[in-house]
Amino acid sequence: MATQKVISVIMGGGRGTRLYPLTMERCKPAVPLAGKYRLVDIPISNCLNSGFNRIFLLTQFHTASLHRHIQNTYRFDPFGGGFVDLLSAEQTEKCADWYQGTADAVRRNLQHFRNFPHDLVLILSGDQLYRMDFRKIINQHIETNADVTIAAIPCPVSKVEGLGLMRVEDDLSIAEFVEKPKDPAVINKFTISDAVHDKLQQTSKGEKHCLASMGIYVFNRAVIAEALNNTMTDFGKEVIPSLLGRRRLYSHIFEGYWEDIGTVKAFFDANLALAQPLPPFNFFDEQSPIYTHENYLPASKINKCDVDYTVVGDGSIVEDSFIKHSVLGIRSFIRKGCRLEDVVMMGADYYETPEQSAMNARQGIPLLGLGHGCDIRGSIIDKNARIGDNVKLSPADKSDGTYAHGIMIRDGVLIVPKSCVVPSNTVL
Ligand code: ADQ
Ligand code: ADP
Repeated sequence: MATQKVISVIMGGGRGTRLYPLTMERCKPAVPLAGKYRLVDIPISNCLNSGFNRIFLLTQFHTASLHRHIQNTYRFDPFGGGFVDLLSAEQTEKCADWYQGTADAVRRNLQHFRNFPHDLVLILSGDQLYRMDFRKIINQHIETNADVTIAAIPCPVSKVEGLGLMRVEDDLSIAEFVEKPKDPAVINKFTISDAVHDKLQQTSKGEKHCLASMGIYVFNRAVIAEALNNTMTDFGKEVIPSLLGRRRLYSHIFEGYWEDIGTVKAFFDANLALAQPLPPFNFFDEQSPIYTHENYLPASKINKCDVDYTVVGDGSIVEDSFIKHSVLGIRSFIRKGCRLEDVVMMGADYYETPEQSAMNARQGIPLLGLGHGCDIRGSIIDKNARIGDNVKLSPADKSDGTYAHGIMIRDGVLIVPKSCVVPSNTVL
């Protein structure tokens, strides 16, 4: 491995429609996570902790916030040769439109990668929560003399919807690949054989499992150039199937926690899972920290509260409230008499000065954060929201849709969009 040079390419996201309205003003990788991080911090930290510090991030939608975060966070010493380079879709003589898909995005940037010596290209998604030592997949790729290695997670048959599936031989080479099959007969064909199951260490033999693609690929440099020398737009749909039988494709089995957080529900559940006693994803790991922008905020103040299984971001002030199973982001303000249960509150980007607060109060605009006596359940409150006094919000018994003041319910989760103003006494 010492002689193989790796560059990492993080897919910065399509339109992010399934995460809307969290992606109303920002792209998927910039969506705040776990009180103080952004989604993109996960793949970048995994790369850095694996020793791969040359990283390209391919973006195209609402990139301003992501650019700001990357520029303020990932600064490398000049001797290590590391970088996180943002490559946004650009117009060229050959092409005037947006990236048409993952493969198209990589193809159009191959020219930029050429300037950096590399043998292998590690392709990652920008919207997944997992901790992985990429040295293992790279080592296996080299040992098996593979052309392409795809990270694969054993997944119960009941949860394979929306994932690419592979059928592998006993040596883990990939015999068949199918992108997001729906037909149960097809899925059944892809269940893991007993011989492969015997190689798994943490997967129970109870429910049938399939090997699902994690959307993480290692390509040999020459192979990716050849594989993309056409008009194919997607890896899962087109490129991987086109290589089967022609190239050496292997799976690399990963049995840790891995969550694709592409939908509102998955995002909500993954955040709240962090508030459990033993979260499936451990941010408290000193060996492989998750890096993010350092805000230099004061420690949070919590006065007279009943707080149970809750994560509180820096710079917050919470007063005389009941908070259960929730994640509060940086600069979260919760005033007296509130009750929060299963809430992901992202906090705020800034503090208001007393003058600004007084001016807002004169105009009847609520203060940043939550006012007095609010009762919020099963909700995501995006950044900079202003929620007045005695507001009651819950998605219970309501259908998905858009409600008063721009509040939405999606996948059964209520969302107060970024910078939304919810007047006092609103009940939903
Ligand atoms: P999906 O995640 O559905 O499936 P895709 O839409 O190709 O596939 O997205 C992969 C990653 O690329 C995501 O991070 C996405 O945001 C990003 N992306 C999508 N379009 C992009 C574009 N035009 N420009 C930049 N980035 C873009 C894939 C595989 C499946 C596999 C799942 C695992 O195709 O086989 O099971 O990932 O999540
Ligand atoms: P997000 O991606 O979470 O939507 P951005 O990164 O685009 O947010 O915005 C955060 C940046 O904007 C921060 O640098 C913050 O300081 C600044 N900012 C946003 N709103 C205000 C405001 N009203 N006053 C001062 N700074 C603000």
